[in-house]
Parts: sequence; structure tokens; C-alpha cells
Amino acid sequence: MSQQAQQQPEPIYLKDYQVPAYLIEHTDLRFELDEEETLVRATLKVRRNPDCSRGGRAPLELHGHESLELCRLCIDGEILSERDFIRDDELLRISEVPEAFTLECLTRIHPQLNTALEGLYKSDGMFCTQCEAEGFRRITFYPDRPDVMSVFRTTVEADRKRYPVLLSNGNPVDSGEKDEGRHFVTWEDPFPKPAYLFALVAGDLEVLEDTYTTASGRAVKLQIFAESKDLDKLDHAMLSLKNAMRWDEKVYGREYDLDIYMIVAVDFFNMGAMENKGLNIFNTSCVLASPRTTTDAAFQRVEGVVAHEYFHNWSGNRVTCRDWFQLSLKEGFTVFRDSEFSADMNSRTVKRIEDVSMLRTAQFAEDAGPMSHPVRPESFIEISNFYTLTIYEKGAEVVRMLHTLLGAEAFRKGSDIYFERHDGQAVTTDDFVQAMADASGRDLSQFKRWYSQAGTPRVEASDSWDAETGCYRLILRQSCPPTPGQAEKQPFHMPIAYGLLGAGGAELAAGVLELTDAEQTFTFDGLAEKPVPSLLRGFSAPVKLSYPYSDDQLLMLLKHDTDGFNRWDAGQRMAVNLMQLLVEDYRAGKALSLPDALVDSWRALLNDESLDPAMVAHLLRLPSEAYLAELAEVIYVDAIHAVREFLRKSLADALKPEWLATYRRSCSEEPYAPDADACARRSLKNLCLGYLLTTDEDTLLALAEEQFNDADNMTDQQAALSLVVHSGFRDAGRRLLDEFHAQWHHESLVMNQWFALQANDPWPGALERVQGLQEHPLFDERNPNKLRSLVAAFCAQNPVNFHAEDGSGYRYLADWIIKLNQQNPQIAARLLTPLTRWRRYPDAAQARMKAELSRILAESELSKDVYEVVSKSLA
Ligand code: B3K
Ligand code: ZN
Repeated sequence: MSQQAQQQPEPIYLKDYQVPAYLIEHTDLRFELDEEETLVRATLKVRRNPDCSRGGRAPLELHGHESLELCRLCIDGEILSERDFIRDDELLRISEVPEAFTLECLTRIHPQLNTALEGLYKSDGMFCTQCEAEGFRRITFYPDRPDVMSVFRTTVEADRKRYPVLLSNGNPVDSGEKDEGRHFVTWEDPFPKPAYLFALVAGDLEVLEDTYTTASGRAVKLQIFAESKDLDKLDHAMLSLKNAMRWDEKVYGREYDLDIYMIVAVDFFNMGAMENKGLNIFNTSCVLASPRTTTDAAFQRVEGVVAHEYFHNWSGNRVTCRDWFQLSLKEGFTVFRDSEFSADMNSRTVKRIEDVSMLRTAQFAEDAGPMSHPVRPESFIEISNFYTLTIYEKGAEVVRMLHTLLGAEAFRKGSDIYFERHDGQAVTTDDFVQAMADASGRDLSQFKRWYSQAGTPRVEASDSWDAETGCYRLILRQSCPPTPGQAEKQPFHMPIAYGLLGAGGAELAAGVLELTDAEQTFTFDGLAEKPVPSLLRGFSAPVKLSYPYSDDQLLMLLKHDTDGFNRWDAGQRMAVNLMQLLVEDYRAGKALSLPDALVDSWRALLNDESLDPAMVAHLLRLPSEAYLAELAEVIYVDAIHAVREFLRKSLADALKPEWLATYRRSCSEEPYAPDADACARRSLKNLCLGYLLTTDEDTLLALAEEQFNDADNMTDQQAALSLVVHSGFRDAGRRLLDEFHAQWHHESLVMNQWFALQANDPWPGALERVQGLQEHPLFDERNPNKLRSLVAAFCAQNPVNFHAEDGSGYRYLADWIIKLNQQNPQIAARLLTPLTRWRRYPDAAQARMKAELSRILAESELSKDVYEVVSKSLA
């Protein structure tokens, strides 16, 4: 083995799991926060785990990041010398310890130098933490694994003037003054928790307060903290929180357990938010909202994320994960819970369309790429790389399938059993499925393959009809492509919700089929006519289902299917079929043409004022370039873009009066509200404006400018801006960008949108413009939101420019990865995604993408995060 190979990080395996040798009964933490250095005093009550078969032979193992400066270590008051323990990059091992003892540990850390944003760090002027998954080991030496649960008492001490607000988990139990203008607050959290749920915040913050009375009559204080300039943007989060609390009582019978629930908004954050017990920490982008500064999409994201983190209090905190291979236990279940909540609060069909669109583009692409992994992975090098669409979104689909198979009542019974049986425990996905099996009496052993087998299954449907006997047969065949480490797959147990429709659209039968074999035939007798099958209603399983539909059959489903999701999907299937043919024509140098039938059906949709605007807005949106790319054998980026633009412009020209009339009809004088109906109207209106602008007519530019100037909400203003910027009106685009900048330069989140819509501008020269924007005073490469709005928006949402033939886009991304590798490894690894998909592109592009991946791999001192993604991509 070469020297280099020896130093490469090794994966850890689920099969190697061992129970912890020691448990922590109580954790007392004292933080002395300071600008230069922070002192952390940890006092742990430790005892041997009676369930550990290694008994007294097992050393005490504490995780400790290499950045920790160990000042003092004592056992039962005796100071340990360097000979008493061994420390490497990751662990501190003490080989001989008593059965039960007190461990004291004094550690020095430097939060102000922490650019990885894991552990304790500074976001603008405040201190905050992020401990999931393995950030606590950057704060002190500790068994930083989710199956070690402890009661915490935390004292935070800091300068009173700079840090008047001092927060941690649980309830405040003491506070007071110290010398030299310092003060302290002590917090106690009575619920045992793993270290990943620990949180601390210190800053100069304002608060919005409210109270919530639980179903059993307990009053809970609700507090949302933010910088004073953002105090006016917290109402929507507060309302969402109260709605989520009520919903969880009603739908799952789950009440909140502490007397206080706090949320803090911070600007520097690697992901959306974090469910720390009683003290959620949120990226500002997922909690702040006001009509003038926030789009409808962001209002809905705030509602969804606030609910998600709240729901974790049961699915995650009260019942947590045994190890990180079980991550989807809490994430898949909680995403399922938050998506059902959002469906209940808004439009169920629209929510399902949005979720499935994301799953089918991004998660399916992940599952077809080098990072493909099962919902319960077998191994990982860096757990941060496994906060994926597969764990979250596919994990939620797996829970949804259980809900479909068991029915709402048995599912609820199963969730009651799960929460009651495992309250206060760290458990596995098997435990979850077992609770569902016990509640329903069903054998779910085959179903569990959804947790262990990766890849997107395919289901091929065909049928036969016997007119004489009225017997209809539906044949379903399933298969699943190989994924890394899994060449062969066993059949899945999948619910296929269906309906059978007569020629006139009447529903002849409906239900749920259970497909368990590689091939299965389902027989329906006594039908008067050959039906058209509506399959996979509501997207009842996360699979690619094919059936040889004719356009006429799809049109019939589009008009008559009682399942809203499948009505939309019928339209998508028609559009995808057409676009795939046009891509071939384009590549063969043939002229593109727009079929009259499409124009006629869209005209009918636009003219039918009785239809739900939300549905119409979705039906008239062409499948995205990303979705067509995911479906393609080889991705021809320019052809896909050209075809989609051709269709947009042709449909705009052919239906101009209809677009204009629908636009006008969808304008409203009502004051702004982010409810489902109003959002649907705005979405349809802005869709129409987008088509209209492709016609390059000055009067329509004037219409967009008028909307930009007169809008009383960010949805309409930003839509007008981005449509003009992305249109052929280049001068007007630049002018509006300047005006928008002048109006909003003081609003950081609004400026992120301003960056992003320039970064994903498909016109030539985007890379130079993005590079220019990196010099903008508001761009800050240490802030993940800024990196996402410029670098990620360019690399992941601007395919034509990112895949430019000169390789400039690939080089640009690789340069960023190399720069961020040390500075913020989590963000670096995440930004890498577009390069990892190289196998899907034509040969010349493949070679250029691989060359950049190899250049990254050749860097010395690659973080585990980046090493894992790059090495797996090249394998
Ligand atoms: N549990 C956190 C995610 C933590 C990510 C750590 N790299 C947010 C959530 O899913 O609710
Ligand atoms: Zn979560």
C-alpha cells in the first residue's frame, strides 16, 4: 500500500455496531465565553453499561476533535497525567476506570476561528452551536454518539453588554452577575438526550413571545429570537409553530413536554434548521418572513421547516436514533409528518405535486449516481454526507407507503406503539417497522427491503382485455437497477394505488394493489368496457412506472381522473413524450414543430375559468430541464434547453391572447396573504407573465415593469425581476437589477435572491457575471447562504452555462471545492454534487468533469467530506 493510500479515511460499518461501554448519567457544562478563547468545564457522571459484554475490559472512549485543547482531566478529583490516557485525531482513551466515577474535563476552544460552522461558532456577533451529527466533539471530550443519552445542566457565562441573552436547552433555573460586567444563566433539561441535541446561544437578540396551551391544559412559553432589525419578520413562524403544535396533538396525539420552546434565527448556518431540545436554531432563510421581503415559496418553506423541527421533539428527540445509519428513522418519519401537515394547511394535491417533482428529479438522480445508498446505509466515511434526499425524501416515501398499506387507523396505532414503547430510547428503523407490524398484524419483512436496497425500482405495466367475458388483466413487472455494492435486488413490497376509467371518464374500480413478486397479474372481472388504468395514484410508491399510454388516453386522464396528482401526471407524461422526440429532432438538425393538439388542449385549460388555478398553474408548466435530464439516457444539455425554450416561445405565440387574459384575470386587489388560494393565483399569473415575455414584445415588457414597480409583495416583484432578467430584454434586466439593489441592499435574504437569479441566468456570460458578483461587498464566502445563492445557483441551476464546452464551469466549481475543503468541508462536499454526475453526459464532457474531480482528489489534506464524495464519484 502506498503512503497516500494508508492515510485515506476508512469507512465505518453498520455491522460493526457495538453498544457503548459506558453511560453518562449526568452532564454538567460551564461555558466561559470570550472573544479570544472559550473555556468549557464538563463534569460527567459516568457508569459502566451493564448491557456491554466487554465489561471492565473496555476502555472509556471519548470523542474529541483535534482542535480541542485539553487543559485538565480528572477522575474522582484526581488529575490524570499524559501517561493515563491515549489521544489521537478523533478519540481520547482511558484504559482503566472504575465501575462508576466522576470525570472532570477542562477544555479550551476558539469559536471565532471556527469556519466549519460545526460545534460552537460565531455567526455575525453571536455565539451559537450546531452539534448534529458529530459537532459536540468540537466543544468538549464526550461519548458523542446518539445512543449515549444524558441529562444536561448548562451554565453560560459571558459579557453582559455584548451578550445579554444566554440560552441553552430546557428551563432556566438560575442567573446572576459576575465580576467585570459578566453575567451567567444556568439551564436544566430534564429529558435525557444525546449530545447532538445540545445547543447554546449567546447574543444581543430581540424576542417575539407568545403562549400555547396544550391539549391537557399546560401553558408553554413560545419565544422566537432574532436580531432587532428582523423582529418584524417573526409572525409567520410563530403562527406556523402554534399550528404545528395543535396538528401534532390532533393527528398523532403528541403534546409538547417542556414549559418553554425557543427558536433562534442565525445567518451563518450550514443547513435549514436544527431541532435541539427546546432550543431550535434556524437559518434565517427558514424562519424570517414578511410579505414585502419574502416570496410565497419561502413563506411555505418557513411553515414546513418550523413544523419539521417541532415534530422532531417526538420523532427524533424523545425517541432518537441508535446510530447514524438509522438517520432516516427520525428524518424520513419527520419529513412524512411535515409534508402531511403542509398538505392539511394548504392544498394537498399541490403539495404532493411539488414533493414528487423534487423526488423524481433530484432524489432519483442521486439514486442513479455514485453516492446512491439505501435509506439505511451500510457504511459511510463521513456522516455529514448522508443528510441526503434519499434519507429524507425517499425515507418519507417509505413511511408514506406504510401509511398506504396499513391505512390511517392502523398507522396511527403503530405510531402510538412506537412512541410509547421507545420513549427515552435510541432505536432502529427495524423497531419502527416492528411497531407498525404489531399494530396491524401484518408481515412487513419483505417491506423492509425498502430500507436495505438502494436504487429506483422500475415497474412496467401492461394489460389485456377479453371483451366476451369482461375480464381485464393488469400485469405488473418490477425490477431495480444495480447500485454501488448491490448488483442484484430482490422484489420490493409496493402499494400501487389505482383506478380504472371508462372511455367517458367514469371510474369503474379503484383501490390499492400490493405488488410483491417480480411479475404479478391482477384480474378484474365483470367490466362493461375496456378500461384505461390510472396507475400509481398519488405517487403511491417511489418508482418509475411505465405503461404504453396513447395521447388520447392521457388526455382523457388529464380531464377526468379523480386523482388530482395523476391528472397532473398525465399532462407531464404527454409533455415529456413530446420533448423527448423534439430533443432527437434537434440533435438530428431537424426543424422543431409544435403539435396542434398540444395548443388546443392548453387553450382549453387556459379558457376554462372553472378550473382550480393551482392545478392550471401546474398543468401549464413544462417539465423542468432537470427532470428531462434525469430521464435521459445521455444528457444533452443544450438540446434539452433549446427544446424547452422553443416550446415556451411557440406556446406563448400561439396562445398570446389567452395568456394575457389569464394574467389579467389572476391579478388581485386583495391585500397579500400567503394562503393556498392566493399563492395559486400568483403562481398562475407569473407563469403567464413568463410565457408572455418570451414573445419579445415591448408592451409585454412594460407589463412586467409595471408589476415590478407596483407589487406590494416579494413574490410578484421578484417574479417580474427574474423573468425580465432571464428574457431577451437585456438592458431592461440590468436596469431592474440596479433598481432592486437600491431598494433592498439592506435586506440580506432579499439580496440572496438577487444573487441567485443572476447566477441561474441561462444567457451567455453568466460565469463572468457570477465571478464579478463575488467581489460584491454583500458576498461573503464564509456564509453558506451566500455560497448557495451564487456558487450553487450557478453550478446546480444553470445547466447550459455550467456545462459550457470550454470546461470553464467545471473548473470554476473545482476551484471553489479546493478553497472550501478546509474552510467548510460540509458545504464543499455538498456543492460538489453536479460534478459527481459525470457518467450521464456525452464523452467529451465526461472527460472534462473527471479531470476536475481528479484535480480535487490530488489535493493534499482533503477533508473526509470531500474525499468521500470525490473518491466514490471516480470509483
Ligand atoms: N437534523 C437537522 C440536520 C442536521 C444536519 C447536520 N449535518 C435538521 C433536520 O433535519 O431537521
Ligand atoms: Zn429533520
